[in-house]
Amino acid sequence: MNRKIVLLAAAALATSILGVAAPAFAASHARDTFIKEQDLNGDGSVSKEEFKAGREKQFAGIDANHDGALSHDEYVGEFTARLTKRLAASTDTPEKREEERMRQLRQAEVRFGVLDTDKSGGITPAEFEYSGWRMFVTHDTNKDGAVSAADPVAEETN
Ligand SMILES: [Ca+2]
Ligand SMILES: [Ca+2]
Ligand SMILES: [Ca+2]
Repeated sequence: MNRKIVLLAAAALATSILGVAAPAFAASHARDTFIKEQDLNGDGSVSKEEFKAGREKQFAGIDANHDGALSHDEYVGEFTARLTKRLAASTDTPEKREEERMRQLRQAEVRFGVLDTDKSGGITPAEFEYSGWRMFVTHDTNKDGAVSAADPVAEETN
């Protein structure tokens, strides 16, 4: 990545972070998606143990060459495969789907840069875990150690 792309990526990330704070429905949607994806035993709540187990499995699934780090190609490649599947099931027009594809891939590039905290060109388990816990803590607004529908989304507590 050259410097200009990095700067553009940073600007895009700032925009997306600010965007998250916008409407309340978007925040509760993010929480519900989190629960849907991470609730392994289906009780409607994501415990710390459940989340940790899920993230470890996810890491192992992305680490295609099993060297204990997620390279750029592994990370973006895994995301692209899932994205392609999701878009194939979409009912949007081909133009809209392509637009969404480009947008999502740009975000994946940005995410890789953010996750790779020490800029070594690979995401270590510690880096992956750190970003995961930040996400968990953001959603566990009542701080009871689990993410569930009982966690008020930030906007609703104002
Ligand atoms: Ca659960
Ligand atoms: Ca690897
Ligand atoms: Ca909670």
